Amino acid sequence: MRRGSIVQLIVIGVLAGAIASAVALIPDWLPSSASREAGRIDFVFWFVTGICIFVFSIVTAVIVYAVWKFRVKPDDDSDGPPIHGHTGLEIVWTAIPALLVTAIAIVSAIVLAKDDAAGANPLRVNVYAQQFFWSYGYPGYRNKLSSVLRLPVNRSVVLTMHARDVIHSFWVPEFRQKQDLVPGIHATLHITPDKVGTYPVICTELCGFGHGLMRSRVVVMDSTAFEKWAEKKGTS
Ligand SMILES: [Cu+2]
Repeated sequence: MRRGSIVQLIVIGVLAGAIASAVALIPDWLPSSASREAGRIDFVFWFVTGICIFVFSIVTAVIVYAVWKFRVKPDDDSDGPPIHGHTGLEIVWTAIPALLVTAIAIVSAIVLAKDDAAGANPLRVNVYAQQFFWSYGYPGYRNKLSSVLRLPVNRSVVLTMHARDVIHSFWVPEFRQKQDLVPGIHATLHITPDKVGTYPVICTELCGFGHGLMRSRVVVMDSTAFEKWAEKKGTS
């Protein structure tokens, strides 16, 4: 291969990579992040996106170069040259994707394990879903009930899911994780909110006529304000 061709391939690849990077980075694709788990999940997202842009650049460079250089005249009906396999190339294009997929698997496994580790003394909250509303119980605070999920900032929280009728799904975009609530199964979800604020709780499992309205709020507050609220008697 001539040196000029390699330079042309690299230029096309860099251009394609730059365009893809601009599409990935300039619009604000993700909701803001409000938990430690969200930060790690976003890291996996950007890690995979980076690999995708890298692969996209190479594929685009080769396709654009081939279309540009090897195009035949419209009236040329002759057969192309016979092509034989290339063992070296095949090994390379098998090994590189295998390495990339392994890297993604390792990074994801580490993030999953870290996101699931709730530590020794998490705050436990029961999440109750029923057509078509959410409620939250605090077993550590005389089973206080609330229609708003109030959480202290920077403390591990374990949510235990309770579906009272059909399947629902708990989702706070700013926390990134989703967890289905299946009647009879009490799955848990570990969250460590790290930003004070109010975020939406959304049901993401089509659960009936009022599904689209099945929303609630999570209020992340500083720990003294949370303790004060949690110690107060009565429901809220
Ligand atoms: Cu629902």
